Amino acid sequence: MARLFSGKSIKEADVTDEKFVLNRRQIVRGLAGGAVLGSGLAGGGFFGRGLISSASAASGLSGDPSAALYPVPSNAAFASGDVAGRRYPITSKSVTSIFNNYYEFYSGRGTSKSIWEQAQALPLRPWRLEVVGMVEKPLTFEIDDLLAAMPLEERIYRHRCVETWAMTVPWSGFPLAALIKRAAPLSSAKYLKFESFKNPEVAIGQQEARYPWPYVEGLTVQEAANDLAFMVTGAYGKPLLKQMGAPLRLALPWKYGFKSAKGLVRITLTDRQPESFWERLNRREYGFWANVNPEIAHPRWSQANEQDIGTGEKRPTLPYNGYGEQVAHLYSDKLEQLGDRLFR
Ligand SMILES: Nc1nc2c(c(=O)[nH]1)N[C@H]1C(S)=C(S)[C@@H](COP(=O)(O)O)O[C@H]1N2
Ligand SMILES: [Mo]
Repeated sequence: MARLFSGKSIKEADVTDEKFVLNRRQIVRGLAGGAVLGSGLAGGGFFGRGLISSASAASGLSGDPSAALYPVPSNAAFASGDVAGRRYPITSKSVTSIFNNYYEFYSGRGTSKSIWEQAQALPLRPWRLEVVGMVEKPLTFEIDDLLAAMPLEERIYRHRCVETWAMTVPWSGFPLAALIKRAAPLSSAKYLKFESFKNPEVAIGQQEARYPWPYVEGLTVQEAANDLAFMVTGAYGKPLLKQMGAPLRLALPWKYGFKSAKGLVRITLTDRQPESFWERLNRREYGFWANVNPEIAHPRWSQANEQDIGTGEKRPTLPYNGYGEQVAHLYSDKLEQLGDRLFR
């Protein structure tokens, strides 16, 4: 994994290179039921006793000031793990809290998924979110004011990482559009640029200067206005864990997971297509659209199938991760440029 920090091209998918492929398979297989405790995986095993006790530590929340807001009411349209006629079991929190992608906290040693301990160094207060750029009313929120102002609800969403692992999570949060419309975007705004925090003193991965920090992602205004685009503030009926992107992340269930940026501090409305973090590192492998599509292979692996990190179950991947009914229309060629009207 040293290559991740010393090689020529850095990519999410060093993940899938070499040693890591094995690691990830071990993890996924290890997560499949009873194999976890008894299997004695190579090198002491990812699921040795240390890890199991870490898992319970990882799920702890010491005094998050937003704790009293949860649980929040369920949105009936997303109240089950059913997507496109398939039922997906919710992925256990004991899995999602220790298997993460968050490169800000990856030291370059071990697997890139084991960052939960490093992530505990991130201070969550004070935390500010700005909505700026091509808007009539630029906004700045202290996070607790934002949480109080937004209609929080729970939605169970599927998540599909470009690396082919998948999960199903009950997120809490609010529709992205509910926030953006408050800023009254100008009709000249065509895109939203999302920026994550930058704090190399606590985020060990940000000490690696060849990564283009901060993490950046982008959406068109049409995508951002779609009801599925969700700002996440909690999960499993509790405030969001740091390793999962607290205090604020995106959930864009029809797109590969890297679009769902964590630790957000700024949203900029702009007329230029933002260049995302992964695009900048390797545009041949990670594009701006990144809609889940089983027919378009990643340059180094197929996207036809996926594997659940909770159950280890393998299944064919669906176009738009099963959410085509809600979003496929966004990608017809005759897209009307609705601009700011989407948010009014
Ligand atoms: N800021 C930031 N956001 C990020 C990432 C990251 O490295 N940094 N990784 C992305 C990727 S590749 C995935 S799959 C999801 C993982 O979310 P999870 O750890 O909650 O499963 O977060 C996304 N958001
Ligand atoms: Mo991912």
